[in-house]
Amino acid sequence: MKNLPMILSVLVAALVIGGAIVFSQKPDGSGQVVQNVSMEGEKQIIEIDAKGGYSPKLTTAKAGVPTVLRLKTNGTYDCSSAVTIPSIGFRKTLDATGVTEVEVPSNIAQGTLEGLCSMGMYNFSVKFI
Ligand SMILES: [Cu+2]
Repeated sequence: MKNLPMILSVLVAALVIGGAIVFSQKPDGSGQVVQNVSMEGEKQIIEIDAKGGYSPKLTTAKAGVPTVLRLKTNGTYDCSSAVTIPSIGFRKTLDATGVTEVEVPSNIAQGTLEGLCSMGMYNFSVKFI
């Protein structure tokens, strides 16, 4: 088997390239495959990260369910920490690092809920369907 070293190096190269492809697929890189909605008891929990904008920008959730928006900051010193959710009259400057829960009653968990930073530069929306 004269070609064995060559075959081995091709295999190794394939593994390295394959691994790089697998690890470069970030789940929320494009905002497509993000599992940020879960149930805790009777409540629907929606997690949104606030840092240099909001992530994910668009969330699809169940309508008519008592919902909690869990806004997470982690060393957030930009204006995405100043959150406004007009339809529920929410306006708050979040701690730079922490978790803030915003109650969304079931009758408000309908249609589309929009959140904005104080300057209206960043936004997120939750579509209740
Ligand atoms: Cu802003």
